[in-house]
Amino acid sequence: MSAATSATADPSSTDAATSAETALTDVVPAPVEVFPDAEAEYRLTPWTLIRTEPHSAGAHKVGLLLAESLRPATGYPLPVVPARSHKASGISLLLDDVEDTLGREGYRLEATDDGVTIRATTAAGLFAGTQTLRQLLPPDIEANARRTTAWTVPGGTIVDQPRFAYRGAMLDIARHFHTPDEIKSYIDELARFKINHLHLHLTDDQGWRIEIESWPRLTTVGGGPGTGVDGVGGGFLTKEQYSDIVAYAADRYITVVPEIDMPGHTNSALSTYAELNCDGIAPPPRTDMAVGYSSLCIGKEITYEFVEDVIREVSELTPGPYLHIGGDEAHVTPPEDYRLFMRRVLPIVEKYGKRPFGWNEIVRAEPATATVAQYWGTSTDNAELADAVARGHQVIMSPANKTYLDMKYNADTPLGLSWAGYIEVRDSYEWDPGDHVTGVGEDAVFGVEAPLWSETLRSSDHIEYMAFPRLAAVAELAWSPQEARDWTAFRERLGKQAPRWEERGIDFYRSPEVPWQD
Ligand code: TNX
Repeated sequence: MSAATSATADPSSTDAATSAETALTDVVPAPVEVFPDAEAEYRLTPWTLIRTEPHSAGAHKVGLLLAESLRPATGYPLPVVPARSHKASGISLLLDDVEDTLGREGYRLEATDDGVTIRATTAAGLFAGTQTLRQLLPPDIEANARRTTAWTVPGGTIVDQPRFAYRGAMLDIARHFHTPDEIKSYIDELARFKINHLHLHLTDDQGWRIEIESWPRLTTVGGGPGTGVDGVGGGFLTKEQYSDIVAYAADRYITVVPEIDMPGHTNSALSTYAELNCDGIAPPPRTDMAVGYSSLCIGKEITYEFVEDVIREVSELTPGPYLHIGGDEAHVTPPEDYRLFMRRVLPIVEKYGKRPFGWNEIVRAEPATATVAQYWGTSTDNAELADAVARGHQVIMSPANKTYLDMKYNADTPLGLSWAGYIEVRDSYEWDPGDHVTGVGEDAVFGVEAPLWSETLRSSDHIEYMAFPRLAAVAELAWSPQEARDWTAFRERLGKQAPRWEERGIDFYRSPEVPWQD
């Protein structure tokens, strides 16, 4: 039985919204297959062990994170010990080649009266399985103090694996700086929905947010006090803080994708270093929300020394395979210059061992096909993107009118912008990334990403309000097979996230489209 069939079986059952019972089908993103067993149920006890695959540091670490997440509410010790046998009892996290049909991130979760066993080929798959397990426990599990709840897991089996290998969220820390702690709490929320890439938009006209030792004033001046939209978003990540975020994300199976936006969106660099300008004169810093007015100087050698220094330092700090070089809205860079610039810069990215990402305009430079184009348009037709796909490019789908988390929900939303339209939860859910843009089929889709631009955002509350619940919708598009997706079933499952978000203090938008559970 697929999640879609089981969850839609009784459309009149909106009273599910008032029941605290968690069913095996209540998971977001919807798993590939769910086989509930109404006879079985596992109940955690004070003696429950978390048993992990012996000799696997990865499995052990996943076990430790799971224990850490279950201890506060249960008050149980939940020791993490090596699994001496593959017999089900307690919570077992096992690596098992038998499951190699499930791919790198797939898993199989089986809940019986004796225990919950998660099997996967890699620790990444085990981690995904543990995120499912957390959602199968009662919402109280999110409490950060002890509760006297019956800690039951519904019986049955879930067999699951992702549709797309790349499932991303982007956070803009340039328009307004967000602190390492704010970024980490966003990472915590992303991991729950099996998002596995965090794209950090590190530089823009209003601020430079990553330390570059060879150009130190980028951060002290370009990222200093008074930078950011309205001059209230100053701050930057030191190399150490950036590396710490990368490691924190990696523990949660999230790869950081750094973006240095160029040749446009560079006023913070241009206003800091006069020599980067064609006329040698630094423009004033900017804190307004305009776009498309800045450009690196394409004809000057120092531009490429600067770009190489930045790419080298950021690449050295980034263990992940990708580096995003922006390329969007370069309205004051003449097309031929744009092409020259990209054709010179893209090989630098590859020289430092990274696969380049760029916003979809990058295909105008006809780069090597390894360059991944991130589509942010609002149209379902884009001839230059379709041509690029025909040449062999892959695409990350981030259509602005579907996935832009900074778009308002409706005219009354206090935060956000509206240039791509209002985006209600259903709008963000009801589209198919593998069949959205003419000429960009499933095979050309590298993944799906939800960007969050921060012109109007100041705090974690603001991030949460714009991201949730829409990020959960986009996560399901990126993970779940198209056949398992259905709005009617999704809104029910989504409604059950409410008490979990409430427990964690997540300031989500209570869309009238969703039957929120108390
Ligand atoms: C367009 S999307 C931009 C950003 C803005 C965003 C606001 C893209 C590649 N460029 O510079 O922040 O709109 O929604």
